[in-house]
Amino acid sequence: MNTHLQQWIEEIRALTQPDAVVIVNGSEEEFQALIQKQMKNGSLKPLKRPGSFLAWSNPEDVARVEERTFICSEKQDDAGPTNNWKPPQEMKEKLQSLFQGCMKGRTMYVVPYCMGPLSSPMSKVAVEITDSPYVVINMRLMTRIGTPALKKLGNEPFVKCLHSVGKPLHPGQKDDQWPCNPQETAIVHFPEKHEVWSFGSGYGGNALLNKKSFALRIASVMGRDEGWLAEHMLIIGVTNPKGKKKYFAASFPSACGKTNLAMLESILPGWKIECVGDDIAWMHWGKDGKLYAINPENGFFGVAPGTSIKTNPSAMRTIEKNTIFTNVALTDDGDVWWEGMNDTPPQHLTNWKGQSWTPASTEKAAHPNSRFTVSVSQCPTIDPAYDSADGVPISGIIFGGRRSSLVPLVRQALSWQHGVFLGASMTSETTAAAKGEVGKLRHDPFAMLPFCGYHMGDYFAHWLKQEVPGRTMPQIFYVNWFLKDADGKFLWKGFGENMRVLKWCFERNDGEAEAEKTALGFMPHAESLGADPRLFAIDREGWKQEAEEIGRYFQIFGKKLPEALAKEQMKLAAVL
Ligand code: O2Y
Ligand code: MN
Repeated sequence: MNTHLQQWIEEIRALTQPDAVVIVNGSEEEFQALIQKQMKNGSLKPLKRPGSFLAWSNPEDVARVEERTFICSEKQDDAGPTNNWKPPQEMKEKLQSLFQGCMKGRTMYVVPYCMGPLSSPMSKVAVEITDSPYVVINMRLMTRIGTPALKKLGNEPFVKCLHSVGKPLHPGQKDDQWPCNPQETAIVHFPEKHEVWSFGSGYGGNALLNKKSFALRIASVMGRDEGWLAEHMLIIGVTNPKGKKKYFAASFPSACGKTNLAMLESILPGWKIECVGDDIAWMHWGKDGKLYAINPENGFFGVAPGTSIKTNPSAMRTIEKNTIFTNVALTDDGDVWWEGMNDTPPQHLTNWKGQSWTPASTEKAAHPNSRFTVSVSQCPTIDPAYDSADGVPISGIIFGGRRSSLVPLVRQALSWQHGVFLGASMTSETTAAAKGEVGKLRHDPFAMLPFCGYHMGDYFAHWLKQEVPGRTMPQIFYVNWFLKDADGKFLWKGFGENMRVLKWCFERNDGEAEAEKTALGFMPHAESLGADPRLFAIDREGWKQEAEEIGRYFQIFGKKLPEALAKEQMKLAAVL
């Protein structure tokens, strides 16, 4: 075994004092044994869907906790104004004391995993040590785990991810159905050391450290240092009726419909969408000057509520079997249910808190951030190149946010620099994906606010720096599916209809679609998309205020705000 890994396992075993250590090989037998173990103690309930199980979390551990997520770079200035920073030494001391003996009575699992196709030079290997068997089975669906990852690693150093639910068991003590320690939760990143320490939560992004912690926070730092991009983006292939194919990457804040767009089924005859990934893209420049993307993940951890045969038929087919559901409701005949799955809820359910539920209940049956975990291999619209070592060439990048007013349905940036400004000035109404108030407008540059592992001003500069002679820069677009009229009704139907917008982006990229140059960028004529003209109205007074607000926000980056972005902000303010 990798000598760095051997040493690290010994170090963590001595610190956390587990009853047993298991090196996870990723086999089917091992996976089944872990499922059996969790069924026996009540953590997993079998479902009538083949190979599928339900977990209910502790009600205090239901989403990412941004206020307890830290970037402990050596210098505070490297974490920047958008991250919580603590001195690494001070934090390490606190963590040493939290992790001391924290795995007593539990098994410590060592999970080697590869982010990205095993054969790709863009992929990276990491190891997560965890005392949560729920984490292990989720990681088996979401990443390429076990022996193949160890083989790829050889004797190289790797990203170290340490996780504990933070609930040691005394001899004879009965375990909780969802052990966690919300009072002490901390998700801590040491970017220079390529290390993550997570304590106290067993949920999603707090515990599956492959996802947000490694593939975005640590990888964004690696990308800065090595000249590539680790982004909060889905990747799709779009094929037109003539059989021409282009790939797009798209960035939206958490729970704004990335999975739905990634799995979109076209409503336009002859057009086809295929999914490479629904959440994260790692993008490198090829020798031919094109930008190539891989999906570092191997599964989906999608939001359940709102997913239905109407909104996302591909997802519904993906999760018909071999799926782990977390915090959804249980039907009386052993299936799952969530708000928005169909128009008529069952007459009786057991809600995500394990309580009896009827349509008259005042609480939701499924938690708004309830999830499904499933392998990409079950997605009927998976792109044939999703596992390609070379990745896929990106023709366009789409930014977007959830804005009920002001921001038009779609526009194209006037240049790379303008596009970077659009990404930097993204704002969106908050969702249930993170703990905190829902529906509050917040700045979320590049949808990376919770995920950028370094100073956001340096991150903007990194994006601007990508434009060099000899490269084919992807075109940049900005969309907003969420505009509402004065009565609060959505002006755009969204979902399958979004194909019309993608078609416009595709044809702009081919130099075919018409557009008008406006103060906000190139915009289509509403009628060419079959859209309500209000979706393209420019409210100059509203935009003046928006430009001022962007200017105020940019000030938090101080000297690190690139001059080019300050100029773009002034240009916007001046044309309104
Ligand atoms: O930790 C969670 O509750 C889920 S966070 C998440 C999961 C899948 C995809 N994206 C996100 C996100 O917060 O962006
Ligand atoms: Mn996400």
